Amino acid sequence: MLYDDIAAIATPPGEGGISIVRLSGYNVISKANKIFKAYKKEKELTNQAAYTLTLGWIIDEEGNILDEVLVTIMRSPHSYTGEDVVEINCHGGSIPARRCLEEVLKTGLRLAEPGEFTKRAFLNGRLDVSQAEAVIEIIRSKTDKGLKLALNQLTGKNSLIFNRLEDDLIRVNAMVEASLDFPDDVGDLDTAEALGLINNVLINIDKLLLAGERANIYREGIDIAICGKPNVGKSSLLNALLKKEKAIVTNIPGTTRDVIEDFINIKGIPVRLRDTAGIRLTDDLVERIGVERSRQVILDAELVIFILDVETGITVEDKEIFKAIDNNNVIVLVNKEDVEAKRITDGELTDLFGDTKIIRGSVKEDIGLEELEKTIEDLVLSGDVLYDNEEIMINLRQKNALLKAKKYLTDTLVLIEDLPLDCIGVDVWGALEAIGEITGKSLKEEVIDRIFTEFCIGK
Ligand SMILES: Nc1nc2c(ncn2[C@@H]2O[C@H](COP(=O)(O)OP(=O)(O)OP(=O)(O)O)[C@@H](O)[C@H]2O)c(=O)[nH]1
Ligand SMILES: [Mg+2]
Repeated sequence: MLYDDIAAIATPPGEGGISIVRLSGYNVISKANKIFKAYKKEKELTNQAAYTLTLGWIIDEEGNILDEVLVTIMRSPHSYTGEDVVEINCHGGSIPARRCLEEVLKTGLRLAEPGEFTKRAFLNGRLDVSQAEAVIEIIRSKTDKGLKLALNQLTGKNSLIFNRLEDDLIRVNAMVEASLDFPDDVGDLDTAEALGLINNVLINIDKLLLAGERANIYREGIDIAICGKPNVGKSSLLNALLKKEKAIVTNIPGTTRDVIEDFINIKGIPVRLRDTAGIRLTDDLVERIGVERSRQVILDAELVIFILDVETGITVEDKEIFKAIDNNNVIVLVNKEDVEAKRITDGELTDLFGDTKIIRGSVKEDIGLEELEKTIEDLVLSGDVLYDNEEIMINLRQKNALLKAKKYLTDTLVLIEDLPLDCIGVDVWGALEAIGEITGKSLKEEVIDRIFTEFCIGK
């Protein structure tokens, strides 16, 4: 299929080493050639081989030089989009690239929409939809782990898994249709075999949803709040985990008044870490507002680190604060274990906190922090991110499609013995369509458009 010629600046705005104007379509090489003057006169872009760089100038209609550039040529179908692609490497900065783009557009190209290059790659069969979605995951990944998962998706591992589910459903569908269309030759539906296949797909859907949910944490990250009474070492912990002196630490109780937050990477999980004001009753207006904010942050957090001070022992304040933490993901950190006077016994901890994970340590001496990070990882992932030994990421669109397929199949499973064949056929077909939304076989145009609008311009 032929599409019109498009162009956009592919690099972010602002100053940098280079800016790239990207062109894609079937006439882009000759169009680029009109505004390009090579250093070596005999070098016309139209004659250049694929994957070559040509040095020269971008010129306007009067022949004025706009920028000195290097031009890359890629020829269809061996390019990102599958079409002819030209990339003009301008000097970094917004003006050279913008002037260059203006000249490019004058030769009859259209400004590309967000994600349109990747959309072309999809429409031209260079990427399937799951791989196209992986491109945006790669761009947005916040940690190495997130990147690795997105790359798995780009290399087509996810597609293989979804294709296998689709194959099983196609088999069931063929069995149902054969029994419907040729009852004399084929006979009744072999419900045992059909049930076996449907069950297998359902088990795999559940496994995928679970693994996907965990892997999702690497994309979305989590919110962690550090809380406790004044002076237990909350800000010290924030600084230790961030490896910088972000929050003020003093031995005066009530040092932190505001919520202090920063982003870190804990075992590959992007974390928004928030240090809060020590919770206590106080007449100080500013501190009181701080305490109110702390309470809100603790409520909003997905995981709470509750700090105790081994030197003061467990006080009434501690018990009150713990009661107010309405969260299943709590880690109790007994801090200042480096001091001589230890006033918290194991018995006390078990009585008060039961099954809650408890770590004894010292922020000051870096004792227990590695255990804390490991515990955070275990708690938020609560198990494996593997699906059949593969790490797999499932985005919201894929998750919804899986849930839709699951609904159809569970309906069939319950009623397969009683339902007329054509009803089973409708359900299996519904499930197949839902999985097809993931593999791209039954994608509607508006869904395709929605996927690519999430991209940036020039990608
Ligand atoms: N001995 C010892 N002292 C510590 C440890 N961690 C923190 N401290 C000290 O405890 C005091 C309070 O530390 P902060 O980190 O300011 O405590 P906080 O919980 O943020 O206090 P507020 O902001 O007032 O609520 C400081 O003097 C720290 O140096 C530790 O592991 N061992
Ligand atoms: Mg503090």
